[in-house]
Amino acid sequence: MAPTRPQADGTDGADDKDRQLESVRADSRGELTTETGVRVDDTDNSLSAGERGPTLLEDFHFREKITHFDHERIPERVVHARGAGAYGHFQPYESFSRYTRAHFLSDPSVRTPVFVRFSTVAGSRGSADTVRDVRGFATKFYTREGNYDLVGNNMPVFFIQDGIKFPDFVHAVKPEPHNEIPQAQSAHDTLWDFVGLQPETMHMMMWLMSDRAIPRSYRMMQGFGVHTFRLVNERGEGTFVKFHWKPVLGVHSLVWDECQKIAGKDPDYNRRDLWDAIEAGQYPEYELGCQLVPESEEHRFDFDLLDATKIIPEEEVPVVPVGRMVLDRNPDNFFAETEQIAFHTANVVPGIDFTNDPLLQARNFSYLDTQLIRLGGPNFQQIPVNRPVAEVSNNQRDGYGQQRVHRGRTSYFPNSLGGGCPALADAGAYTHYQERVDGAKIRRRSPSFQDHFSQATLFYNSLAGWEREHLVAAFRFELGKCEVMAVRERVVERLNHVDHGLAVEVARGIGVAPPAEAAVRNHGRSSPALSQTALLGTVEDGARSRRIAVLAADGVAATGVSVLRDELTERGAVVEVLAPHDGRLAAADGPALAVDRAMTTMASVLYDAVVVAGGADSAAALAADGYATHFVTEAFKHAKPVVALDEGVDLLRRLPLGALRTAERESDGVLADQGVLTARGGAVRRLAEAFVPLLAGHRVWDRPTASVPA
Ligand code: HDD
Repeated sequence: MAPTRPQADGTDGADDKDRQLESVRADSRGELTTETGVRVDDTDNSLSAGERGPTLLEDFHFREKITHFDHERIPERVVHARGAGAYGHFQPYESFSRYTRAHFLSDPSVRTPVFVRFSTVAGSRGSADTVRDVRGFATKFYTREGNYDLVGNNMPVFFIQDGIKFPDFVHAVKPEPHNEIPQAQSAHDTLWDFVGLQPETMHMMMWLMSDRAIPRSYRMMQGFGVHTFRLVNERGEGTFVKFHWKPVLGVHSLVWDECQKIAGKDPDYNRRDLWDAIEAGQYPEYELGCQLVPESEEHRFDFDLLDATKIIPEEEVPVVPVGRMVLDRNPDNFFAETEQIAFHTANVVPGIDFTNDPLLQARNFSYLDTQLIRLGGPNFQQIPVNRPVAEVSNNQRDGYGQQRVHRGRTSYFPNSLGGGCPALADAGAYTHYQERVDGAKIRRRSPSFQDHFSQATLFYNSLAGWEREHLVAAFRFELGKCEVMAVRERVVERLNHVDHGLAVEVARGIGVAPPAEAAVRNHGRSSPALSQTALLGTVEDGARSRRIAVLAADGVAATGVSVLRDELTERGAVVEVLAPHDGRLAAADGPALAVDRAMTTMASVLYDAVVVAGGADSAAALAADGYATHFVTEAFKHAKPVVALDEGVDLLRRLPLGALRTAERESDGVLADQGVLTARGGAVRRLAEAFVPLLAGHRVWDRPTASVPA
């Protein structure tokens, strides 16, 4: 049976794609057989000539088992090798038919099944999730008119303008070829060498050095189609479009020190987060939005719409909400589905078309090409996860792994012997937008693509103070890892074209002489929509799916912990009790408290907030436990909400938390300072009220933490 998600309307929640997949789902049941269906009664011993003799070639079970194993691996994706995916559905709010004839956008009653794969770009399949990198956000819509793939990223621009530079860029960012070091890192000479020499990268490098490159969760990042695409309506009229995904939970990031630690503590951090949220029924949601530009206004901007290193500022062209996507089902098998899914920018449906963006044009070649080697031949669209729910009928035949048993004599067009089938479509066919094109054959970048710095400056100007601090620290970290001084110097010179102050600050941290004067004047323009502060969560209850660690030990005041846990769990938070030992904790005020995890199996970096429980013995035990005190100090350092109950407050006082006030108490028993909440005397419910907005705000970025060790 298909895994079902009972719906309010009494249906089983299975969609067309789910039902289609049901025919290929295979459960481990019954008796062991070979691939040919012959039953096997011993898979532990190979067939041999005598008890101590050689293995016999005629052991077909042995040979099949080993051969299959030997061939289990396929090439990983050349980029975006590391990923995680989920099924879900998309539904438009209202008809978008004014702009596009795409059926899945034109009828608000149509729910289209989707598969989304999130990814990092540079690392191998087994690399850590929390590296500094762009995140892929690729969506396959299984529409009734065929598959539509929106293969985007979590940043709205790209490193290069013309796809012919893609191999150069990827070779530069990937591990260096002589020693294959470093894995999944941009902080090395070859990338920054390329960046310094190829100034069109500058805008994207600003995004990559910002906190967008270290998302807290795939559920908390934006997605962008990046290119300007074209929508085409029934009348054949085109409208330029940029696609945006906005997460309902808001846009939130980790801090860099935290990322590096998570890479060791839980390399599957983002992948696990997505999986767990879906298993817990906390389905990730994103709103699709479009920026629309009439064809007649193609040249109204001071940049070229065909240049993928540029955004259209939202203040100039607002994002129109189009529909909602919910991810509500984890795949059954990682390899079969998440690994074998094959995206392609040229998978379009009637009503969605391309532009002459040279990066997009290159992609339209590259994705089909890469699947041929990665998935072993031309029949990869027949792999279950790739199969459209729309009917497929054509004269393509044979090839490795052909799954269809085509019947009949004809596989050519036109034919009369096969009744003329498959016939040409009467209606609903894809027709390419009729754009007039003429010109000389040239190899030259358009002059309208030449401004590489204005939008990098726009981005920098739009950041909040804390975002700028993180950006400067990131540049210093990355360039500080470069061994060749000339590479560092060239990048500083480029930064001086973005903002003089930025170049000076970065230079000071990396041993490069700061530039004496600005290369260009900062134009002073900003786009507030670019700051993450503009993208806090849209959910009212900000505790949803937030992970909270409660530190406790024997002698814990369990009542306060239980009340706080109930309050937060009710609001959708995940609350876990961590203690020096697993099992149960003796409580000072009643029955024993169950421990969720031994503290040493976890770390503060795996939680959004930390609570120190009350109880004199518990607090004393935690204060004497270096792992526990480090846990709290580190959470504080990473600007997370920190909460202490009763005697737990005494523990905070003993930690090196700067100028934190924990001594006084406000009249209602709850004291808030720098995102630290303390409560004494049972004011736990009131504390929970104050805790939730802190969780929604994600981090307390203005907390002074420079002196805090961790
Ligand atoms: Fe790409 C994979 C996104 C430019 C060539 N790309 C890939 C994936 C994403 C993107 C999300 C992973 C899809 C998945 O989960 O399977 N790529 C982008 C974006 C780009 C971009 C947003 C710029 C706007 N890509 C780009 C260029 C080229 C490629 C210019 C080549 C000319 N990309 C590929 C590829 C990959 C790929 C080599 C590797 C695996 C795959 O396609 O299926 O063909």
